[in-house]
Amino acid sequence: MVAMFSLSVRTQEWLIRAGIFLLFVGIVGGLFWLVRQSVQEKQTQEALVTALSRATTALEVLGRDTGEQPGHIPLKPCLADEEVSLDDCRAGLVCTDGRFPFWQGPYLPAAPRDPWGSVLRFDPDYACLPDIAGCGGEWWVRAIVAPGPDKQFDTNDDIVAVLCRE
Ligand SMILES: [Ca+2]
Repeated sequence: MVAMFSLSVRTQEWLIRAGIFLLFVGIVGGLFWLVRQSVQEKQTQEALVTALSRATTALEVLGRDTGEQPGHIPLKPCLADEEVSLDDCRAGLVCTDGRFPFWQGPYLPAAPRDPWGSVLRFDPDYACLPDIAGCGGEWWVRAIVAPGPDKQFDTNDDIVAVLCRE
């Protein structure tokens, strides 16, 4: 403070103006960063919803054509012990293993991925828990699963599109 008093009035004014300017730049920068984060988050959500919805529709058409779902499981009962990555030809979406009757695909031009780059998985005995996005409760479901930011399946940042539950 002693040094401040020894500065000329003009220098003090300049320092105050510089301080206000830096504060302004900081606030504008912070706002810009917040807007950018929110736009990115929105884009991620939209990409996720699109990927899950395209995969769901493709599975419906596969089921209508062949009477089967990935891994050659029937449409009913809802639950079965089979997990198939949607880029696998046993899934029947982007290619066929030759065992789907009346297959008329490909039903998707490329393997559906979540916004973090992982291929989605068909899982007809997924343990849905209330904290997992898309579950809305605690039950066993047939679902399309996006592994989410950690790129690992069966962890609590998974996002699921429930196809049916028992
Ligand atoms: Ca995960």
